[in-house]
Amino acid sequence: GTYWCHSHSGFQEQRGLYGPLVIEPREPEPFEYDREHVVMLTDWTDESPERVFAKLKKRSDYYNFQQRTVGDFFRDVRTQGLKDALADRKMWGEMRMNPRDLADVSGYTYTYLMNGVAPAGNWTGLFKPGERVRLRFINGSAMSYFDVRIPGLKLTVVAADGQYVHPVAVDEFRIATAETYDVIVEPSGQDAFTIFAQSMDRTGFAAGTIAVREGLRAVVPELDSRAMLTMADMGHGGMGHEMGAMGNEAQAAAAQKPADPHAGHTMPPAAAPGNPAGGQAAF
Ligand SMILES: [Cu+2]
Repeated sequence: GTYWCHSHSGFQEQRGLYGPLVIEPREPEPFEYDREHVVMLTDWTDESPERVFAKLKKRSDYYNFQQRTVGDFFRDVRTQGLKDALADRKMWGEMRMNPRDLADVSGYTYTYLMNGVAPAGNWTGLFKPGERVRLRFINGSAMSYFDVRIPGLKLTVVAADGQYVHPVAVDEFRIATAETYDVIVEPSGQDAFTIFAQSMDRTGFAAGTIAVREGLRAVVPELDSRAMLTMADMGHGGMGHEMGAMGNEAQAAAAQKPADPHAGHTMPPAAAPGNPAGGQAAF
């Protein structure tokens, strides 16, 4: 299956010490393909990672330039009324959270890479028309989630985190940090298709091309509009405006992070919760 490895020493991973790890199966796989490419998505900064970390320790939203403004407040007053607009600010304020907190580090400092190549470098994987192509997507970023699509192609997901899944055809998938997805595509009808992986906070993208020869490029889409977090995203679905009056217990729950797939990392792979086969190797 498709795995990857990276350093756990200091900030070596953010500095690029990682790599794909493909383990050939002993038994035949439950799907067929004619060729394969690894598509590793990462985030690169020219700043020293120590400096990035130091900034975040002092101000966690340092790299977020998408915060709500006074203009958003007046728009909300117009559409929701003054009382609801104020209650919404109070609710987020009391949680000390931010509905535009989609990523700690953004495209302000990051360049998003595909197989180590910036979008302008146009990493290219080749195919012949009619072939079934297996793309091994790996999110090897330090902290970026990507929404991935190939305009014009259906993506048939056949494995997740190295484990086979019942094939499912999608137009787009979201890949979290450290996850892997194996996808089969059948490109035909045009010479080049863009692999477009936009960061979840829509501050940038990684992009490359699958094409019949080197040097081709298909249209690269615009970034989609950014999402706004809701109470449901914070684990408070259905609570609506009661949030303003929530007690300490609810606030403690709000502060709890959702299960982190990376969290089982320092344990032996077999002991990692919810991941009996071990999602990755660390060295
Ligand atoms: Cu790790």
